Amino acid sequence: MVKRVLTIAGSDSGAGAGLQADLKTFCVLGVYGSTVVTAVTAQNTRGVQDWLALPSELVAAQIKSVRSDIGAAAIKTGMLANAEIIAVVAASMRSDVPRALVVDPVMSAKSGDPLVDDSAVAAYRDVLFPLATVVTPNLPEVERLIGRRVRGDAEMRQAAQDIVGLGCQSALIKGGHAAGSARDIFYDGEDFYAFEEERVNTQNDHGTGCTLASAITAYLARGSTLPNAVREAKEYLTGALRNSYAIGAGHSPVNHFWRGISLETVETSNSAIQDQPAQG
Ligand code: PXL
Repeated sequence: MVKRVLTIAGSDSGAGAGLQADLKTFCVLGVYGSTVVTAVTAQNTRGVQDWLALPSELVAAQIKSVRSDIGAAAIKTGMLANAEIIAVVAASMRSDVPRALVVDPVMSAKSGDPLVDDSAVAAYRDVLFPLATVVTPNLPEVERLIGRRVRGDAEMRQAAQDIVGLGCQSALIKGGHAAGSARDIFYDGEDFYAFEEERVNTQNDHGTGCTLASAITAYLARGSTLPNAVREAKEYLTGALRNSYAIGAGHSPVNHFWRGISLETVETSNSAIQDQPAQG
């Protein structure tokens, strides 16, 4: 039976990050992905030239359309742009609790261009994190969320505990912005896990955060435990970085299709799709 997942995220016209990266990841990992658009960015591999958030009412209407018919076993959020959009997402999660909610607290693009307004940071902390299964900040994001510098293992562990202290079930602190190997710290409220991969030296790294969080979402929907979903997602992302290729002059996307589509998990018959009732 095909698992359904949903991403609530911004559009990247260059299709390296945002909901386009999420949907590619969902396809490859064998789940059916729906897309609720929160914002439209004018963007390429060099940076973000412009963006506009959609009205929160339209975001709410899209979520209702998807969840009242197709349903979603696991939901991922990416660029949420402002506090009003975060509030309507949280309201939907409270009224119909998903099996898993992966919150990637996107604040800026790889190019450094901001993708949220100032109202989003407090709204993430106060309204959305308490509903999340896992929150996946990178180092600049976690520093903004907890208000202090985070470097090295001990500080990453403390930061993970502080994020879980805000009410989410678990936190993945991504160390990719630090020098050295790509070492992430995952904390599930009880145990710490360190996930480390050799750094892939490439400029084709646009959309890494979106890809990792959507892979975690896909693996959770398919039944992986939390730490396993994180491990499997990181392996998928590392392969996508290793097999990437340039499509523009700046930060090109990772190669989502490096390992092909997992056909054994993709079911195409209508009966299989109809087997799973919609939620809400
Ligand atoms: O990688 C974070 C991200 C999320 N969402 C959108 C983006 C980006 C980065 O560029 O463009 C729409």
